[in-house]
Amino acid sequence: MAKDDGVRPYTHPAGGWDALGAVARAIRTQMDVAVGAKTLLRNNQPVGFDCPGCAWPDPKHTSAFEFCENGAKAVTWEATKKRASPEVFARHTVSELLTWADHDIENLGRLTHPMAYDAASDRYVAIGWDEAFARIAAGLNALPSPDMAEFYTSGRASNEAAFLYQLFVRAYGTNNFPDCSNMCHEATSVGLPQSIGIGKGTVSLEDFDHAEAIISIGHNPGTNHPRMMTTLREAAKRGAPIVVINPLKERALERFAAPQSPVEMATFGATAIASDYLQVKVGGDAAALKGIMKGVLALDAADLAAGGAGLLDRAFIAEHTQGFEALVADLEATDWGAIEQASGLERGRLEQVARVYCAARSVIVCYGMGVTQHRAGTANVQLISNLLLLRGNYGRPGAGICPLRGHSNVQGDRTVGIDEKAPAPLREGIKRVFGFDPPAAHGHDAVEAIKAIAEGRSRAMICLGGNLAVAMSDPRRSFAAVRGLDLSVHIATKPNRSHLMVGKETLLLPCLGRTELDMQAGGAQSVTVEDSMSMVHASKGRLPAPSEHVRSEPAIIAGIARAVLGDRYGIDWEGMVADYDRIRDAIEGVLPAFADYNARIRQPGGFRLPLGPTQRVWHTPSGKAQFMVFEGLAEDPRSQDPAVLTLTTLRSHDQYNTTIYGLDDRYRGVFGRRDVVFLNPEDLAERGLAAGDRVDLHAAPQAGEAADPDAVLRGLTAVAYDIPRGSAGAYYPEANILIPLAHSDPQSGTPSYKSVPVRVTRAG
Ligand SMILES: Nc1nc2c(c(=O)[nH]1)N[C@H]1C(S)=C(S)[C@@H](COP(=O)(O)OP(=O)(O)OC[C@H]3O[C@@H](n4cnc5c(=O)[nH]c(N)nc54)[C@H](O)[C@@H]3O)O[C@H]1N2
Ligand SMILES: Nc1nc2c(c(=O)[nH]1)N[C@H]1C(S)=C(S)[C@@H](COP(=O)(O)OP(=O)(O)OC[C@H]3O[C@@H](n4cnc5c(=O)[nH]c(N)nc54)[C@H](O)[C@@H]3O)O[C@H]1N2
Ligand SMILES: [Mo]
Repeated sequence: MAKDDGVRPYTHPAGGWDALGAVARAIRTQMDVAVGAKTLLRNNQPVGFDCPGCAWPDPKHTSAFEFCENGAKAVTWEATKKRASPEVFARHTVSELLTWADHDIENLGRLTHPMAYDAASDRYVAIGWDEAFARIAAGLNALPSPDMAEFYTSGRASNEAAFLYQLFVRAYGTNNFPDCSNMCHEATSVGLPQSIGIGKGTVSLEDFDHAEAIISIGHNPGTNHPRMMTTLREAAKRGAPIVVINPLKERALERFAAPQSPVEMATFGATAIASDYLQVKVGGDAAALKGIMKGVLALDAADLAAGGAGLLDRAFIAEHTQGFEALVADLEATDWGAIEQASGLERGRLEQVARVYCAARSVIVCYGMGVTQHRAGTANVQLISNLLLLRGNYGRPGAGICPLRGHSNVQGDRTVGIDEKAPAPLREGIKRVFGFDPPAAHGHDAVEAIKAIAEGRSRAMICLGGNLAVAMSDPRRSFAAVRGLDLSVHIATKPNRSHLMVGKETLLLPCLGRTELDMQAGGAQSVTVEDSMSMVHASKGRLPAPSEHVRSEPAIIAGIARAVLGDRYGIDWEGMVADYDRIRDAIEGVLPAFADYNARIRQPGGFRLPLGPTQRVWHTPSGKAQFMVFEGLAEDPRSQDPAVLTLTTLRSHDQYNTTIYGLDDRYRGVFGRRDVVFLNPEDLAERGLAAGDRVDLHAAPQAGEAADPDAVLRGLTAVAYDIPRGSAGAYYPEANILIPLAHSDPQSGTPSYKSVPVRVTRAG
């Protein structure tokens, strides 16, 4: 091809010099270089701030600075010197800003003043904090029922902010807590409690040193959890097999050059990561997992026949589990032909994984959005747990389940009460400490919240961070819905597209980020967060606030609570905000797992919350771990019509969810653009298309649905890619237009962002 269309294979390992170069660029474009370098060194230090990049833990949160390209991007993007001040908003109407690209909207910089939308001038204008709180109180208190308001949380909020927020919302009177977790690891939060009695991962970082095999399914750590690469590299170096199940060959899972390793950097060397790379069809994981388990049962039977003791942990299964016979019956009833067809993987490859699994005394299975964001998301998670239970891979060193969580405190937010299901112990705790009965009825999750807003059943929405309308499936429906609200409030660091979907009264409230000094009446405050491995630790920023008008999230929530509730229930909002130790005392009072909270977060590395499965204690109704049967294989959107492809939606290397840092996806060989679709060369040829052609993607209706001719993503460039036949990939959030709101996992409500039926045509 003569013209450079920005698509060219990337031949280097992940990490390495290109990663260092990207950090230097991130600092240069956003910060003063000296401040940038100093700030990055305080990242994930005992006395520093927790990286807002991801929820992967640090080695005891005490080690030397761990290099992470995408952590650096997250930090520099927050600590930018750019300002979205009232003068900037005076220059641009909201209608004009709506025509901008997502990158350009956020790149206006940090919000500096509380602002309100002024319909007459179609602009955001600065207002005072008291005025903002009064307008929120007027809006919320005018609703006929508290259940007509939605309170969204994105997972960057600290434990302290999230706890105050849920306390305010429950005192106000609803459990409408849509949160980013509903679009992310809800399948884990719903599936694992049924399987093992808790909706969290069971492994610690130390367990990775003891694992004899690691299975990695549907996650892309080189981009989304880069610090995990240090752990995987160490495991690979000591010879632990790493089996990857992923439709795309993600470079970091093939080979990785550690920027910390002088030898790899100096020699342009790299470490091979995956010992086995299975390119499963998009949506084929349930079939693959059943195949692996069938393989395990066959190896066990052969061992018994040869006079061995068998390869299953029979003592564990007898003492600790229920449902084994039902699982075996289901696996026996599932035939290999169907498994090969649905997974796109040959029986021999899956049997090989079973051999690796059985040869290892202890195994960790890691997984991410490639597993959860499907209609069978909850079933997928439970199938992973079944596999682990077969050989007692819980509650011993080096074994367990490892969901890669999303936002840096999404797990902590849920722990301290952001939960639309309002668990009884939480409600009892609130009653004990604050003396009121919080509502018990289930509230709305994220999809239900958008539906309620669209149908006029909800009239107000407060968002503690995030970009809900853009992150949600079906933007046509969600954009129109939120534009009809009587009251929208966004507590945010930077402007984004959701803020431009203005309703009758729309307020933008600027908050501090993790990197900044949080000064309150009682002095400089720390907040706390819980990582993917249930470690709770403190985080303290040092940079000056972006403007004197910016407040901390706890202070903003307390301000809203005071204005809305007055003295209701005698809650001391101001006292708690003056000294966050008091918020933590309240958390400890409500949730006994946080005993000695303030003392324990002052220890280096913090503390770990109790996890039943690590002690082989199962908080399930039966008191045992449960083998969960999922009958059949995940429904294949292509079964109706073989011309349909299953599209998965992906994060590029240069984005944080809806935040687009830049237009490169280096490891996948895409530069300066995002308007591409990854297709198998034979699928292209079959449609008379070639690499470089411009194509449209059309949503394909599933059985019983009406076609929606306007659900089209137009003008993408086709990239011939190493992806299984019948599968395709495109970037999130652009591709959300192809996903109807109704397409979600019936058990967890998670939108099926990663199995989207589409048709590809030459661009019209
Ligand atoms: N830099 C950066 N870090 C982040 C984020 C970010 O956007 N940028 N987002 C944060 C958040 S909120 C989250 S939830 C996590 C997300 O982290 P990941 O879970 O890694 O999320 P995705 O990028 O969506 O990628 C999912 C992976 O699943 C694979 N996949 C797609 N479909 C399937 C399938 O059907 N089966 C299997 N087995 N695999 C599949 C894709 O090829 C890809 O490698 O990262 C967090 N960290
Ligand atoms: N098609 C498709 N859709 C998806 C996904 C997918 O894989 N495919 N992934 C889903 C997943 S896993 C998730 S988690 C959601 C993400 O959904 P959200 O969490 O709602 O979205 P983010 O893009 O992370 O939110 C970014 C915004 O958060 C604000 N922000 C940043 N830092 C802070 C802070 O410290 N405090 C406050 N108050 N605000 C802050 C900024 O204004 C920024 O613009 O998207 C989901 N949507
Ligand atoms: Mo997420």
